[in-house]
Amino acid sequence: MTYKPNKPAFTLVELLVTITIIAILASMSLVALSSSRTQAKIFRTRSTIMKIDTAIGEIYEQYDERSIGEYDLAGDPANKATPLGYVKESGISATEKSRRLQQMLLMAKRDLIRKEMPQNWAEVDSANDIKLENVYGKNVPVRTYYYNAMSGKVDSADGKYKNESAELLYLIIANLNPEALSNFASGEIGDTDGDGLPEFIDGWGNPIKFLRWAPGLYDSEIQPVVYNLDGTLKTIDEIDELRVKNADPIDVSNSGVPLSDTDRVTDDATTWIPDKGFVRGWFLYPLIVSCGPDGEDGLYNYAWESGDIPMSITSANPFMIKDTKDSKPLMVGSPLSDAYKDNIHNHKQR
Ligand SMILES: [Ca+2]
Ligand SMILES: [Ca+2]
Ligand SMILES: [Ca+2]
Repeated sequence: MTYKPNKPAFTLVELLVTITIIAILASMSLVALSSSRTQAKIFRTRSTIMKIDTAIGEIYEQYDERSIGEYDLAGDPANKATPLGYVKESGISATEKSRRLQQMLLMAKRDLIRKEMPQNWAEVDSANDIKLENVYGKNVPVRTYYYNAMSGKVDSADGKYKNESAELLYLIIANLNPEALSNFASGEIGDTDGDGLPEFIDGWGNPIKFLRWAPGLYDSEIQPVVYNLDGTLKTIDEIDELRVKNADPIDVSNSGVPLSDTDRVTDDATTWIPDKGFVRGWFLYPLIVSCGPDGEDGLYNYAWESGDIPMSITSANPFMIKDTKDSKPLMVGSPLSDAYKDNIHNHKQR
């Protein structure tokens, strides 16, 4: 009979090592699973955003062709502080008249876009209707559509103006490109605040937001970026160079000159400065943005959910600076915090 030591199949150490290895493998596969779930959400969100982008792009492109004439300009021919008066001012040269006319037509077209593609309740609120019509003389019936759709719903219990840009994004497509809605699965459209106004939904169940113009966006691959990498605004000459190289198709004559740096920062956005013109631009394209995994957009937009948008002609000026942060000027779309970094949007070619 041979002696067989009573040795367990595994020593305690072996067992512990095995358990540890299994635990590590399990946690690795959990991480892999969770990251693949995140990846799936990102992928799904990109897909939804690109469908929205296609639908909005078809609407936006037609503004190149929309004509606005001199006689559509609003105002008093005798008052040069109004668009019509600015163009009609006596004693100006034909060249200057032409330059001013192109400026005003561009502003009028931008204002038309603002009305047809509103991004917040203030832009469709009836209280602002008279001022809107003063800016551009034509009646725009689509505004009534937005007003009727949103009226009585923006004061819902869980927050005034909640999700207004997301809801208007849906309403814009439903109104101006309704066939496009058939491209969306039911899970891509929802009503997160339960007010009866639908929103497009990202992979984390949050509404997908809309900025008609976002000149301050850092990470755009579609439109020129007006900021340097350190967050400072480019100089007026650099911006002007961008403007010339990247003329907006809407700006048919690539007209006008930008404001000076001083004017740009001090412009309180409620005053039209006839002799100085407007900052105007280079190519701008609507921004469709998901907040990403962190659920926050981290972008500057003083108009979002505040109702605070000035209702003068300068509000058709997309290049407005209203605030500063860390002594840096903020334009719509500028980053406010690092929360912007995981956003998913249509300005990145993917
Ligand atoms: Ca809402
Ligand atoms: Ca809603
Ligand atoms: Ca984010």
